[in-house]
Parts: sequence; C-alpha cells; structure tokens
Amino acid sequence: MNSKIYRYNALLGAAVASLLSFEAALAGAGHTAGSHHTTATSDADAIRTIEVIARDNEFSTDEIQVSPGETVRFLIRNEGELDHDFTIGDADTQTAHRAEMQAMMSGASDGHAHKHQAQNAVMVAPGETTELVWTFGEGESLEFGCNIPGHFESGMRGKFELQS
Ligand SMILES: [Cu+2]
Repeated sequence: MNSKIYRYNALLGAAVASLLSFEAALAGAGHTAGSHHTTATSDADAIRTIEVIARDNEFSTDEIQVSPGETVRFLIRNEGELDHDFTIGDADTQTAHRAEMQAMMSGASDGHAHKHQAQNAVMVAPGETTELVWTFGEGESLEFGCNIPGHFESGMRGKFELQS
C-alpha cells in the first residue's frame, strides 16, 4: 500500500513541480492578489478570485455560489499534509476522474500523468497554492471534489450553486 502511494506521489510530484514553476513565473510577473481590477489586459471581464482551502480531508467550503457566464480564479491552498486534487465537473466527470486516479495508483496507467493535469483539475501539494480558472456556463450542474482515492468519499467535495 505505502509503496504504491509513494510511486503515485512521485508521478504526481513531477507534474506538480512543472506546474508550480509555471505558477511561480506567473506570480512573479503580476502578483497583486486582491487589487487587480484596474487592468484590462487579456481578461475581458473582471475575474473574481475565490480561495478554497484543502485540508485532510475536506475543503473549507461545500458550496460555492457562482453566476452563469462568470469566470472565477480559484486559488486552492493545501494546508494539509497530503496531496489533494481539485476537480470541477458534473457527477459523471467526477466519477470518471476517480476511476482514472484509481488506475494511476494501481499502476495500470502508462504515463498518463499529464492527462490528469487537465483544464478542469489541479493537484496541490502540501503547503502549496495552485490556481484554476474556470468559466461557468448556463444551467450546468457542477461539483468540485478531490478525487484522490478515499477523499471524495469521505466528504472532500461540494457543489456550485448557480445564481440567477
Ligand atoms: Cu484530497
């Protein structure tokens, strides 16, 4: 069990490390946390930033209110001691992602670590903060969750409440 977990972490670690160095470059270029609304560069509309804290094993919220068409920058901060995942998707997407994670852990994957770093999911190592930008559509029924085996099941999940 443990050796599998370590192997899995090593795989993820490589993916996360490359992502984090990218994030670091971004942060250095224009990091102004909450007061960034005067610039009108490539971001057409104002982007709201929502911070979500990941712990072992729960998120700091189980419901996030969003508006249709809104783009949100999620900052996922991992205050736990375990790796966590933040996936946005409908119930089917969450289920599929869990199956994928299970496959990675069992060694059935042949190097699909990159596939895991899809646009709708980010890994966050302990002590790190990772960004995920998402635009919400109309009438979607979306959830967020950590799909590391066992976490979603133990309640590390929540839903997006679309405001009308
Ligand atoms: Cu988790």
